[in-house]
Amino acid sequence: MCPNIERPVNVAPESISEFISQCSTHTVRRGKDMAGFYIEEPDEDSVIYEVYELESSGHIKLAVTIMKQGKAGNEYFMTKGHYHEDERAGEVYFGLKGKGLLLLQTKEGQTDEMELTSGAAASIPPGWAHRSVNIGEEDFVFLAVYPATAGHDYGAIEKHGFLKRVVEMDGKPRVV
Ligand code: M6P
Ligand code: ZN
Repeated sequence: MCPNIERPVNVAPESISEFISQCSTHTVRRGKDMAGFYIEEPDEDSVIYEVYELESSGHIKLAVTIMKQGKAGNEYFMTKGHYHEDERAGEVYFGLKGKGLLLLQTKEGQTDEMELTSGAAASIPPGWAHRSVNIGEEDFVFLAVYPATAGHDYGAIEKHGFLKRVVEMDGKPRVV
């Protein structure tokens, strides 16, 4: 259990293990947890990504996601992706390690994408579904900051997927 009094926490590329050790909820997503997300199913037992969410009684939540480097078929490892249950909740991602691509889309069919590397931030406005893809040569690690009331809505993504996929073509990532 977490102590009642929360401690301030520093999140930097060299202190990720410190963050992780501070009373976090730990979620591991393996290939078998992502059935239907990739065109070619990933190996059942391979870890695709891990999420460490800092427990807090406040309005703001912090989560560190560690994405493994790898592919399922020619698709780079990615998160499930979600809308927020609260349509007014946005989110900010901060790149800590490696290189990722953030895929965004709205229910009206608008899409966007942006690269996220160490030291950079990306804003996810309310109403935009977001999925992260590891397009680098190592683990892709990022910090997410979002309202505690945001909630994860995976339903629409599980049903319809994302409009765009990130695949390797001629040895390079391509959004198709
Ligand atoms: C970020 C945040 C989390 C999210 C995680 C993994 O850390 O957006 O809220 O859980 O990425 O993404 P997903 O839940 O879509 O698998
Ligand atoms: Zn989110």
